Amino acid sequence: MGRVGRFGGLSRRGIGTIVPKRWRDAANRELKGRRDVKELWKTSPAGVPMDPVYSGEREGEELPGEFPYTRGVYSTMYTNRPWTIRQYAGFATARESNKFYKEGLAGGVRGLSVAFDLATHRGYDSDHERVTDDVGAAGVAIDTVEDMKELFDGIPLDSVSVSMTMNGAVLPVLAFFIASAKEAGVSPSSLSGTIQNDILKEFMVRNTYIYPPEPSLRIISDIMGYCSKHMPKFNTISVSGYHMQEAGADAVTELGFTLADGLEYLHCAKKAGLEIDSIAPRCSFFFGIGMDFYAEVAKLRAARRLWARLVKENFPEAKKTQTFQLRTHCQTSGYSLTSEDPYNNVVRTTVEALAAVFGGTQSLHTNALDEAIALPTNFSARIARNTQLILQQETGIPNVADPWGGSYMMEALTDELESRAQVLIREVNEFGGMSKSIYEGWPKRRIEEFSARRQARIDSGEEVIIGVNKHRVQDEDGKDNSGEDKLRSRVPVRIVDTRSVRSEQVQKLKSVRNSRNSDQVGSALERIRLAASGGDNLLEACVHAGEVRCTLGEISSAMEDVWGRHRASTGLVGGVYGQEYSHGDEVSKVLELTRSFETKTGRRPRLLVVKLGQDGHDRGAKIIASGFSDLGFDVDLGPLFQTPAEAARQALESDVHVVGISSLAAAHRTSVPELISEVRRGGGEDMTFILGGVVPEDDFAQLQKQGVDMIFGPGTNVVNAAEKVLRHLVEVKQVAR
Ligand code: MLC
Ligand code: 5AD
Repeated sequence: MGRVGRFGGLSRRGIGTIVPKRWRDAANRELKGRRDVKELWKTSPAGVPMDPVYSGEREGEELPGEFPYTRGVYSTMYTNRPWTIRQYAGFATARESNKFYKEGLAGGVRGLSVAFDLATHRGYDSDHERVTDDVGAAGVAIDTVEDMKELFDGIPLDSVSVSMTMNGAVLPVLAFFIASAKEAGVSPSSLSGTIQNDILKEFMVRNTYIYPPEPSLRIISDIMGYCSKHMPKFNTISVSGYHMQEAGADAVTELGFTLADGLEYLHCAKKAGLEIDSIAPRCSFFFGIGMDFYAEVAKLRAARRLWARLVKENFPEAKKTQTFQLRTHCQTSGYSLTSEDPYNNVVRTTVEALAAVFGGTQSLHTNALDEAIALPTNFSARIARNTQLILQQETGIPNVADPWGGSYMMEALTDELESRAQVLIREVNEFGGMSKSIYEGWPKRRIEEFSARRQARIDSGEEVIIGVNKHRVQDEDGKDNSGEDKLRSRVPVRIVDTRSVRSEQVQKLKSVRNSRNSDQVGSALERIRLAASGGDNLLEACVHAGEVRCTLGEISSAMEDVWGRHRASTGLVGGVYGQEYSHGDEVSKVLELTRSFETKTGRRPRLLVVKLGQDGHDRGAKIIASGFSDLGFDVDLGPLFQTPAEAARQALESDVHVVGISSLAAAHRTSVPELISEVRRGGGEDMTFILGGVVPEDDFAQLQKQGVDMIFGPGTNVVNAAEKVLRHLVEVKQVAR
């Protein structure tokens, strides 16, 4: 072993350890002659000399950049290139999002990440009747190539990498991206970025699927096939555990199911005739990073090691180094953030960002402090971005690759997470793979059970959340100041006027439809239908359709004509919340109230929980439904994607006492009043309406005027909420008098 010190090859004892020659050689290869390896030896901000890597000086020990990549996929890691600061964003129109991206890039963001609105996710044009309240609400509205051109106007797509979070309508969106780049003079081969394209977790937790599972998987192989030929720099998938964590999964579940999903995609692609070494190097990952600091660092280390080993085991023909390397994006946890005392969220996000970076992520999104209230404002987005800039430029943290390597605790935790995830993956395999498991539904149930249990632990105070179940904000005379309507310390909120976005999109659609050649459109759509039923590459057909100005909705319907639209069944996990909630006396009190309600009225209090529009985030809805049901309510859970009128009809037919609306996609301002007036019109004058989710305080008064009886923020204590609802029914609505 040779030694390199900070003074050009001199050995150095006493400070850190000896850097093996093997690492120096690998680092040199990675630097490709662009820098001298000596530049990787840095000093800490206080002037303490640091080596770029530390090791135990043991024969055969693993170093960063070495199989199975526990210590990172690159030898030099951030000492050569820091992680990509990639902030997920998009709202309203392409024009406004473009402006936001340009400001971000000028402010230090290094890669783009597009958030689309839910109409786009689910394959509907902005003028479709099912998406009246969703257009531009939770992301940017994209209907045609013209919108995509506007989205990236003036942004050099041959040098800025672009991630697009799209799964359901992945074909038209990626096709529009390719076509618009071509029209701006950038060839597909120079495009770098990532498309999420991870449909399995949509069926499990995120719910923006369009087609049934089988054709959905075919789409993925077609995209991999097309990109391996024409877009070698583009990551064709971002296999995501993040959404599982957001839905309530613990670290082992997130890790196990995500890698199992990844394997499933590779097996599918292989079955479709693709070679593992041509597709796996462009398969990327995406993890959520929560507050369990050490475990989150270990999770990323374990993920890399386990993936490398699984790929080797499952695909003995694989040869390319990159085939075994798990590269990942991370996002700090939205679940861990609170609407109460929201500036605490800056601290939470910083700690989570640290864990992601210590874990060796390639790219990172840090959440904005107003996450639990609304979409980020320019201010909150700046603080979120600066959190990463400070970590990169003020702390010296990027000076060392895998700084936790060799820590007894960290290595033990890494082993532990790896072996537990392995057990789960074995279980998936015994079941016949991830697709089969998902169709049967057990992974989703497992996550929902975790989620219900965790909520019960939080509600009973076992898991501490500062400002929520401990150290709540008090007003001057010491009274708890965190009641529903005072819940949120005032932070400024971004409001999107979705009605005006929609009318602008409708105009743009009209003008595109008027100026195109309808014969070309007809035959392009027919080509898609043929490709959907036959063997031609779907992405190729969709790029052509985009070029002749077919809309996203038309392209999606062409495939729907052949495959149909997927409808999921809604089920509830019963008993879990009630069992886990440790303050039995509080539960008994509510159960007593529900029983007395039943004695007086002849039936249990009946609740319908609904999700409106294209908002598929259903963790909160499910927690409320299963929690209330454990507390003695008679609960119905409506199907996803109802229009307000459909939900109203269901409420009237089931003759419920209470309708609980869960809204996480910023469409409540218009959809909730619509639902209430439909119910009133249908004769449900006495019905009680409760609204839960991400609702800015500024909207409270108006919503209450429009008939909402109670509003609950994210992470509301379910037992308390149930008691309040019951008291409202009895005392205000006088139902059980
Ligand atoms: C990096 N490089 C190095 C290096 N580090 N070269 C030498 N030495 C080093 N130390 C090179 C890489 O090889 C690569 O080149 C280039 O630099 C870029 O590095 P990278 O590591 O690939 O980073 P990046 O381009 O940022 O890609 C990261 C990724 C990718 C692979 C994880 O998939 C990605 O960006 N994902 C982002 C996904 C995302 O933002 N999702 C948002 C989801 S939000 P080359 O030539 O090899 O490419 C969501 C919310 C919701 O989903 O709506 O529900
Ligand atoms: N812009 C910025 N961030 C967003 N998020 C969701 N939509 C947007 C958007 N349009 C963030 C929130 C959310 C996660 C999925 O991404 O953090 O929890």
